[in-house]
Amino acid sequence: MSEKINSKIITFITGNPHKVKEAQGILNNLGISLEHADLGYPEIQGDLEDVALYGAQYASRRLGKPVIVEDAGLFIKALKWFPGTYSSYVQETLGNKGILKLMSDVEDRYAEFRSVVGYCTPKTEPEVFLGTVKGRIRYKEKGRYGFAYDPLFIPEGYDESFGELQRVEKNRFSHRRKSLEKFALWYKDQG
Ligand code: ITT
Repeated sequence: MSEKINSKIITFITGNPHKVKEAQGILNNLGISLEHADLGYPEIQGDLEDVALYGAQYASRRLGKPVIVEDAGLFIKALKWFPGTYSSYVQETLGNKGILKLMSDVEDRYAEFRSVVGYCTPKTEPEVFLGTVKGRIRYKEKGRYGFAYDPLFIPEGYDESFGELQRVEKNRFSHRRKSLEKFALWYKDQG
């Protein structure tokens, strides 16, 4: 019995506490418990999938446990999909104000958040799951919820930014929700 319960516990490797809270909210509702470890893993050059595949395999082998990692980013069409895989670095350097400056004369505000979850166990090959949410970039930041680019991003069909939505609401349809839900559906079938 306890083995069965343990088998549903997965370690989420990330240094970002916002991601942990969001992921716990999403996966707990889908019957999967998450532990958190800020183990770190080498972020190789490549797209989100490459980073997640490598990171999940590296961390599961190192920890000797099943893990998930997540690589995410904001992709802005008019900026040739910048900051994309550089989202973390750009958030720390240019920040939201810098992005708004780059977008000051830009009419096409289309952007999407993408999230790729990588899952791996010590003895298996890694799997990846992509989630995307479409939207647009505001002309000014708004909202105090969420983190990083959330006050800039208005999801399609909404008037409010992710920064104005409480976690439970963002979790209903965010990029992270979609990638984690895909993962959870696949995981349920693994027996
Ligand atoms: P770990 O790699 O340790 O998981 P991180 O924050 O560096 O944490 P990423 O490498 O995936 O995560 O970087 C993605 C960046 O994209 C993140 O730091 C934010 O700046 C941004 N980002 C990703 N998801 C976001 C979200 O839901 N809301 C706002 N910004 C987000």
